[in-house]
Amino acid sequence: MPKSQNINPEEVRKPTFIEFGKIPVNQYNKSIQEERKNFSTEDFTRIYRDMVIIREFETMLNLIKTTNEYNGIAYNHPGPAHLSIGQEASAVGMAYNLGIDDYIFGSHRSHGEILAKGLSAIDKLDEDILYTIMSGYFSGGALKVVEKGFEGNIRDLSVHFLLYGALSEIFARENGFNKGLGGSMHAFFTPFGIYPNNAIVGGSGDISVGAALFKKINRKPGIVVCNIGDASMGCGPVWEGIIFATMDQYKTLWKGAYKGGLPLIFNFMNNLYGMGGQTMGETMGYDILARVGAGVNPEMMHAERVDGYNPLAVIDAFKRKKALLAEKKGPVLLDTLTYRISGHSPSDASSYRSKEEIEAWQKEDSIITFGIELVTAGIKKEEELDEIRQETGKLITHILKLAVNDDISPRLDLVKDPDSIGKMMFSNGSEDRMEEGTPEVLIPLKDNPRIKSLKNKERFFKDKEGKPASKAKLFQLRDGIFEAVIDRFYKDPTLAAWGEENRDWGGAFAVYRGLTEALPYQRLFNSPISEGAIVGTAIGYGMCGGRVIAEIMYCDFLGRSGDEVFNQLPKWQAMSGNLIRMPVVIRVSVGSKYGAQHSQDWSSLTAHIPGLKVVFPATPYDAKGLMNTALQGTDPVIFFESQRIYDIGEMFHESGVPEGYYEIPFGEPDIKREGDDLTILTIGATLYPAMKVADTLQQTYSISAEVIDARTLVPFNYQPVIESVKKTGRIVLASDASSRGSFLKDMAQTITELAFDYLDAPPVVVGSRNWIIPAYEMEEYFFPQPDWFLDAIHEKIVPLKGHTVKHDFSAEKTILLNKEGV
Ligand SMILES: Cc1ncc(C[n+]2csc(CCOP(=O)(O)OP(=O)(O)O)c2C)c(N)n1
Ligand SMILES: [Mg+2]
Repeated sequence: MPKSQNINPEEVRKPTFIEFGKIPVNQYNKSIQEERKNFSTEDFTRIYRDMVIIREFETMLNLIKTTNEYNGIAYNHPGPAHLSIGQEASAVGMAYNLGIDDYIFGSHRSHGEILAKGLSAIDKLDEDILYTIMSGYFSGGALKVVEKGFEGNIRDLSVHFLLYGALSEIFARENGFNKGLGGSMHAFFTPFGIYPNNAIVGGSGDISVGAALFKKINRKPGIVVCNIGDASMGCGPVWEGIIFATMDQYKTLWKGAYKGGLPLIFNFMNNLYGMGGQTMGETMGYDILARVGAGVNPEMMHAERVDGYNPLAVIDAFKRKKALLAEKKGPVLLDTLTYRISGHSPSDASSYRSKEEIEAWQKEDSIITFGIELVTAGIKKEEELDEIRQETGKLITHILKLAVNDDISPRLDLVKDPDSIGKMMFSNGSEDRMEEGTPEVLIPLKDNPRIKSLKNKERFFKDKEGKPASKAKLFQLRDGIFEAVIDRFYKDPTLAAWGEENRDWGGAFAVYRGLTEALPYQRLFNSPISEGAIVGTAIGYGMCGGRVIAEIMYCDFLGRSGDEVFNQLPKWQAMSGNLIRMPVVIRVSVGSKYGAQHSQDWSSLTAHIPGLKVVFPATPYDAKGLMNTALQGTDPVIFFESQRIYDIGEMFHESGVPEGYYEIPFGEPDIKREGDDLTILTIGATLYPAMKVADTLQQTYSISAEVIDARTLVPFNYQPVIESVKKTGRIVLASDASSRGSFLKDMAQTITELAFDYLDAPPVVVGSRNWIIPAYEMEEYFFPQPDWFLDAIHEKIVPLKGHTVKHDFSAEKTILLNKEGV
């Protein structure tokens, strides 16, 4: 079903010029008098107060870091504190008009944004709602602390709660917003629309796009603001995020209510520096950051530089941009100019900038300047401003006292419960759908052409007469995955899938053929070739409450999404104190035939990272059952599929692959063939060579091999494997991954520990070579072959009578290869 967008050569070959419009730079020029009609005295006061609160909060942190004391309270904080002293006006201006439906994402330097957004939410919410939020958050632990002895109204109490929750998080206390598991650089509080801040520079660049997609696809109110630094413009996730967010298809192909741009503002908090690298004039070539918008789309992303030293200029910009987003004209790029008076961190000696420069910016300090303007305009008296500062000092002192007190604010007790962090790694939920509602589909399931054709397939590899079914008749592994996926699309209205060639092409290796007919664009779409953002957007979508399947076309391209897979996807559930759920399934196809950069099995890399569930089915029955489980769950799953076996039929489950729904629990290895003398444990497609080996062992050497298919790497139940080893005393482990540092080695070591007394020989790993993967014609020298198993068994486990070794698995060779690094 091709897109009806013909690309006409006459049209696109015509000579023309690209016209760039003007990008406004610091165009706000209203006086405070002029703004009096837009802001009440209370509004102006709040703006001033919020900036002062942020300044004092961070001044306190600076003193704690540099002198171990603030207002007579001693404390040592060994962790990070990337302060934004100087940047308060940009944070308060950004947050001023945002409600709790508007989500902000941030960076390592986001204390100011957290407080500004929180204070803005507190100002807008009814007191009873505020109280409900506070008392419901982690059983009201933080509320109880700030409530004790507090006299005043609930709105003021909420300010105490906000400051205490944030500071406790920075000091890694259990009452922190994320149980102390996020800390300074990651703290967030979703009830106020404050989403994760990210210690990876640019990390929010694509996650926030996923959040905006969540809002768009599920028609939720509100916008998303991605607050990132100017130096993050050099980061892949930011560029990929921008490209993902500005795709034409939102305007050209998405239909009805879904048509139009994303509700998203990339807000670069441009303090002109990375750490010491000067972005303007040294590490970037844009001169003015806002220029970048011009190259991205014809709307130039409505880019604009705003004077982030003036809170009113920022408020004005956000108000105008929010209106644009409401008209579905997003996304927007803002270059919010600011300056960090404080060092990158408190230990920063500022060797990269002159004293004169810092002093020049200090002279224009936004709080001082805004205060003078308020007094000059007769809105506030100097004494009143002074009182705000005094009161804020007292407040911060009070909050600090509470947060450093080990009795009032203890840390998670890892002595009492050493597993408490472990228990937060996964949410382990089971949800048919992430939200109630009717899933949007284009045709009834029964009318789907692929569903119809699958009705005629042989769901076991032999037909009723016991003859092998022809390839055309066979229900294949790819069909098993398809059935699980389409079933969930008709159950869960939030489910969306994206990746390269996911739509018209039918998905990589035809797994998705039949989905295009069934689903509107917003539920299934082609992404740019942005593997980082494919995963990053899925993370943002998942953490906001949607279920998503993202696809990586070849496992090798996981490298392009390294940060997202290693640093983001596995971390946010635990770093939220287990409040966030992450129902994100990443389908990863493991290649063959295409050489060194298209055939690698990296399941071991993902299994190494705590917080990911890792699945690698080898049969259609397992593929369908495990995909059903992945899509029923609420945790991130890396779902490996081997291209070697997409065509294969079901050879083990004799009643065939059921047409209906069933789940296969994660972590349960499956005995594919029973035996008594030797165990072979396989991961992925090596099941098939292992079965051949088992035949040979039986026929030629009268050795009865038990073949166990791991099916899942994480979690993994060792019990059935240990039971097998107790019986056989010997085990070979095999997979297509390069053997050095592989998950097989980890399993071999664990099995040695758990079953040492039962083993007659050491567990033996038969993995792939530690080389580049050669061309298909030479693959047999790289991937484990049946005779490798036999050689390894003969050399290391039990001599096979009459066997002649072809491959050297001797101890000498092992030492030599390791010495050579291959
Ligand atoms: C991916 C990554 N690279 C490097 C760092 C180390 N680092 C932390 S902050 C920073 C500078 C970031 O500058 P910018 O994005 O402008 O934000 P700012 O610190 O100015 O707020 C660097 C290099 C990091 N945290 N993450
Ligand atoms: Mg910067």
